[in-house]
Amino acid sequence: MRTYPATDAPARGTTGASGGAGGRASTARYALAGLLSAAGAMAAGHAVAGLVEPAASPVLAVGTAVIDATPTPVKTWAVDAFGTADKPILIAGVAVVTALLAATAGILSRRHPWAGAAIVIVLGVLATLAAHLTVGQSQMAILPGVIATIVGVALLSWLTSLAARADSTRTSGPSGPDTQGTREVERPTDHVAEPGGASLAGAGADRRTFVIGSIGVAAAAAGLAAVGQVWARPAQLARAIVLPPATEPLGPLPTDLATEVSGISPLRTPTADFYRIDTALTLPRVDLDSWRLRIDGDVDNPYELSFDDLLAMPLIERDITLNCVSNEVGGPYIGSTRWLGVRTSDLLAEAGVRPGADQILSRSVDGMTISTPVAALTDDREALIAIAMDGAPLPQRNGFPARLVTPGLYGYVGATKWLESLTATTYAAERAYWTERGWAELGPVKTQARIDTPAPLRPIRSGQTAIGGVAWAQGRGIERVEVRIDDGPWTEATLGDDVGIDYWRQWYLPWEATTGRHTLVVRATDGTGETQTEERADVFPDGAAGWHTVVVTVA
Ligand SMILES: Nc1nc2c(c(=O)[nH]1)N[C@H]1C(S)=C(S)[C@@H](COP(=O)(O)O)O[C@H]1N2
Ligand SMILES: [Mo]
Repeated sequence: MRTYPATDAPARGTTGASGGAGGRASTARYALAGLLSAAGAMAAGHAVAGLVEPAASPVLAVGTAVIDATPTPVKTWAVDAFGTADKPILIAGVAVVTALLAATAGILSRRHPWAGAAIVIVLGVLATLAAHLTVGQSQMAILPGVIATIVGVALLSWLTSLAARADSTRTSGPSGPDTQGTREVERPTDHVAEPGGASLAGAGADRRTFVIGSIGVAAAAAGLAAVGQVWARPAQLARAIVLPPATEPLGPLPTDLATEVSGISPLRTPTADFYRIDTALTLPRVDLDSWRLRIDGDVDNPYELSFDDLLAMPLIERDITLNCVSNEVGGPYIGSTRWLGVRTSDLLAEAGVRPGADQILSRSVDGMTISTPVAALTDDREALIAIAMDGAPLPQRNGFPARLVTPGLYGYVGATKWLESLTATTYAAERAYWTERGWAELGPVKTQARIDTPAPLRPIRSGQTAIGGVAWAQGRGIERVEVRIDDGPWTEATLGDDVGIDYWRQWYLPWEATTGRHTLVVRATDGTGETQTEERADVFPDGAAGWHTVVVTVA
């Protein structure tokens, strides 16, 4: 009896004789064998990851490694081009590249089984390494990749052996002219009782076996992937959180201008609509009972707090607008809400930050780091470790169970989600994730105004309408918003009620819209009397600048 690599030779020999179609069918079978092996491997890895560490799923781990390694300009471009769809697109990209390599591995396996296996092993090792580097911490992180590699190699060997059998009997069907040639390759499964019926039945059976095997692997992969998704679902909260009332509650928000002028952003952003920006491909799961917040580094008294300890401290409420440094002029990555939490100044005072420290390096449970000036977390702006937004515990996507919120700073330097530790150190000693990638070390928010209505490019009717939106300058407040229509004069807009210097300000200007194209420009002046600059700045490295301009067509 011969082994498969040897049977491959006669099978190839018949390819020329039976024409291109048979060759193509054979190649397709091997490519499919490669593809399905990779799919099965990734699905197995995904399922295991669902159990031990969701972020270590091969595709996700590679995706995260790609994000981490992507040069900042490319990243900025991607966020620009795809917005928050950048993650699905990245994952699709990783999947497509893997699929191409896997198909290649399958095709190579026909003549060089070891080359095919080598590609699968290299892919598996890369996924394992990616999980180790990006998820780190837990030893379990490499398990999904290791399992995926083993499953991948096993499936490739099995499916290509089925493809080889289908091949060797390929031409023995009704259209095969050289049945004799291929039938010299005898394998146990080819034996069929009745002579004469043998070759036909053998050919059909082997091809059928390949098809059935392929469908089986595809189904198993789909099933395992689904199981992985279910397993990876956040564990139910260990217990329902009962939010204590704030020790220092705020009064109700003033009138929401959006109820009077349609199209303006609501004064308080509904939590479901709150933007989301982070590096996490899977949302970190935090078990509330084992979660601890650690305060350490250059402090006299390092300590740890449980969630209950946090709830037992004085809780303050703060109305704060949070925005992303990656938000373009007029962009959507901004939201305003009421946060409930503990003053960072209280927490840090308890630890006793030593005089030399100028930075608090905060770390999230997924290893992400953010650096914030000690001053910003101890001065009277009242930064907080928030445990709730808009009256409910933080959703997982916004940092459950606790996050930093620093008024006046962009999120990348002051809003660590899934917070795990605060470490007092110096800017000279430690650099955080984004700063390492070239973003500015300090990220004070720039004064900006946005036109929410009318929306650009959407035709509007002539007549009485309103131009309106929001303006913000956290830490300084908004003193004035002005609008310019075409080449007209700057006209002061009506401001909504003041919620405080750290909160955005709604504004509107009644407008008698006349038929034709109009250019609307807005600019804000902050509480110090400084008007935002007209000069455009890119989001990198310290936030966009310039006047928001909208062109509308009035019909
Ligand atoms: N752990 C963690 N926290 C993070 C980030 C992150 O990538 N990981 N991104 C920051 C950035 S850049 C912003 S703008 C805010 C966004 O907060 P949101 O998603 O709740 O709107 O979170 C910050 N906190
Ligand atoms: Mo951000």
